[in-house]
Amino acid sequence: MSQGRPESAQEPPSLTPREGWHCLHIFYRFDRGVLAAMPPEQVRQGREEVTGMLDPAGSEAPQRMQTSVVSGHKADFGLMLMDPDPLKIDAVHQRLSASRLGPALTPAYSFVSMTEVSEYVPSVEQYAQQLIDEGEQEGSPAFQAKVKAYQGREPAMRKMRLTPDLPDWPATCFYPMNKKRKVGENWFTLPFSARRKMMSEHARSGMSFAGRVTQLITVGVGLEDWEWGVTLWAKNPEYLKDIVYRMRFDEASARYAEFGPFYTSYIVPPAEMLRHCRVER
Ligand code: 76R
Repeated sequence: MSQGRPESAQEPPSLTPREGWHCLHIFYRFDRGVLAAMPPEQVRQGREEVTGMLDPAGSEAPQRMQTSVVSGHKADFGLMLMDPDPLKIDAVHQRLSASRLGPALTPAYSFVSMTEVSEYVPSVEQYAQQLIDEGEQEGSPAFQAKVKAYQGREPAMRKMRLTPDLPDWPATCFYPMNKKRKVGENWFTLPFSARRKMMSEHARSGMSFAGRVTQLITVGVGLEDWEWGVTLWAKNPEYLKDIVYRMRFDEASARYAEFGPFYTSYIVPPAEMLRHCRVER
């Protein structure tokens, strides 16, 4: 989470965040009874309609739209949608429901969230201060080189958190999570320094999976039943189990994290999803 910025009284009302995007993870099941009773022509046309609606290059598509096939019985397929306009995102759901395949679609789960840059990702000034705290000589060539390098990386890092390009990796996993608010174990009563220490341990174990797993944390606080949505993409599904197991030992997870249901899925083009789900006659 981040603390956000102070409001200006002049700010006009808007649905568009000042920075970052809205995000929706939504999962559906096909109702086999309804599908079996549909005239074949409706299924054929519905398939085409839905393929078009889920085309990320379509004229009404939100900025990001990813389709995946869900493993297990929690759902048949999932969508991850991102855009500055929350209604553009919701319109995808409404169009699907109103499509020829709509009567056979049952929503199974959804998670509403927004992107942000976490308060544990330091600004250039905070990074410089951290170097000094770690014993680096302020103004030394090494100090200046590190600050300059961070300054160079920072815009891309912000973009990756706020308006990310979704990785082109085949396996993905979504789950909601909270940080504990129990007497004696309350994340939100810890001082920032203690939380930052645990989050940097967390980030280090995350970074050891660089090139195999990436995360996108989206925030559900104030919007959803859970505080964060964790989306992981992996080059191979085995890295999903490896990273989540590894992180169970980080204090931030071991002691403070609570998890909701996991949705594991495999990214495919929309037409492939329909074929995989045997939406054909
Ligand atoms: O944004 C950054 O990449 C900087 C470092 C970082 C932050 C601030 C980071 C790195 N994470 C951050 C924040 Mn993460 N992350 C999770 C989970 O299953 C579990 O035990 C926890 C679920 C995983 C698997 C994971 C992976 N992270 C967060 C936050 C927000 C806390 C807040 O704002 O208060 C949560 C809830 C969370 C949970 N983390 C990384 C990873 C990985 C792989 C990295 C390395 C960076 C990357 O490749 O994206």
